[in-house]
Amino acid sequence: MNETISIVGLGYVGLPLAVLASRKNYRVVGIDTDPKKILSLNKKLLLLKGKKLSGDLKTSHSFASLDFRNIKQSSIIIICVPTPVDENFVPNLEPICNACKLIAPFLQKSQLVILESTVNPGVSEDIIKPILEELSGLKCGRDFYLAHCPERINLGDNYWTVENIARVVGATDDEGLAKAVNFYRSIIDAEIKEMNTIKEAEAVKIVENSFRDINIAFVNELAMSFDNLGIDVVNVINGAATKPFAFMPHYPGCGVGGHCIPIDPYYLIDHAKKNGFTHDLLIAARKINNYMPSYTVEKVIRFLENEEINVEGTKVTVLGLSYKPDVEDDRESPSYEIIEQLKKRGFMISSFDPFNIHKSTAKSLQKALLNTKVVIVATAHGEFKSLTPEYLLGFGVMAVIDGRNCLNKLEFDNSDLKYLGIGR
Ligand code: SAJ
Repeated sequence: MNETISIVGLGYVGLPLAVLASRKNYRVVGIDTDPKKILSLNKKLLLLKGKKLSGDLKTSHSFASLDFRNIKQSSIIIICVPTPVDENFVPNLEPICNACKLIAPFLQKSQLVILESTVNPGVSEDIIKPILEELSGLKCGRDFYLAHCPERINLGDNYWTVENIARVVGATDDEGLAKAVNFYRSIIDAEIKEMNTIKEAEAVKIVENSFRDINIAFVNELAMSFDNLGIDVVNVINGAATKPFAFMPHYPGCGVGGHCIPIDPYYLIDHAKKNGFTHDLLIAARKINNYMPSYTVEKVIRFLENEEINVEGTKVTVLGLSYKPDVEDDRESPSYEIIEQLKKRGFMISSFDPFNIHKSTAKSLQKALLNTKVVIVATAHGEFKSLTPEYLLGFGVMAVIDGRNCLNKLEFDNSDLKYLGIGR
């Protein structure tokens, strides 16, 4: 019988990992607390966000279950549950702690527990380890092993997948590290880097995503400055990107959404603050990126003031609810903040997203555009990138706020329709 592993949490991180491990001849016990998810998984076809995944947990003696007792038969238990922040951006470790409380009573000697969920440095040793020890009566390092391998799933990316993305691994001791590294090297065709401590592994994910948030904030600030200077920031960034070294292009937009970038920096901000350090730069970057929905709405207000059109009774259409192009995922999407602010100002709103029809107010692009004066493109879905001035003018649209700078600006500038980009 092949080695058995358990994966706790079968969402956008755990499910692809379960399918991959199953394909690599591990017997996978998928554990989740959602009965509907367990049912659909055990119906053979693995559906992830409407996209069929190859692989079939059932035929390779793998299966999904609600029952945590099933982890007893595994040599490795991998925790892939969400790590959200609350409305005050304070990290919420409840899902992880609950998963550990459900695992611990069935923890066996010589098992390896791996945490893939994003956490700040110190969580594995200071929070996870005590829960597992207290509720199992076992000792970490002596009886069981604990490692951390931060997830790097990139939703919607068909090239970089769980099978070919390099990973980092840290553990509380060398034996646990060796076990974890051997597992990932047995299923992933990419570098598996050994970190010196588990804290280093926890810090890697926070750092890589904070890096991205800061760089996005940099170009968002440039965009607001260059709007005043009449300089096209996108052209300038593309010019800077011709430098073959020491420059990595990021692009301004109406906000930063998703399950990682707008959230992960708060883990470090919160943890560092509790240890006496204030991350001024991370905080400033979050403030700039969180301001971009307001900046986008201000463009609508200023356009209508220039045209001496009242806000009351004016309809604005928001195109795109997902947080990034051509995916359904709308977690932390700036579109919702834009819609909220428009509503507060008294606008009539319609929204349309082909990947989120059930959350759109209009069930078609045409219906969304009826009687609309201003269109905001909040997500660069393929369907929206091909919008032309003629098409929008046909609905009586007067202006388009290109929240993702994804339209053909030249074409719009040569039309009767007002084009306003973010930084161009
Ligand atoms: N965004 C910008 N400007 C940019 C890049 C992104 O405004 O130049 C916005 C997007 O519109 C979106 C948000 O930021 O609203 C996040 O975009 P993202 O491309 O970073 O997408 P994510 O959240 O799926 O980020 C993931 C991350 N992967 C993991 O955490 C494992 C991130 O580390 C990757 O860099 C990113 O994918 C990627 O490269 O696509």
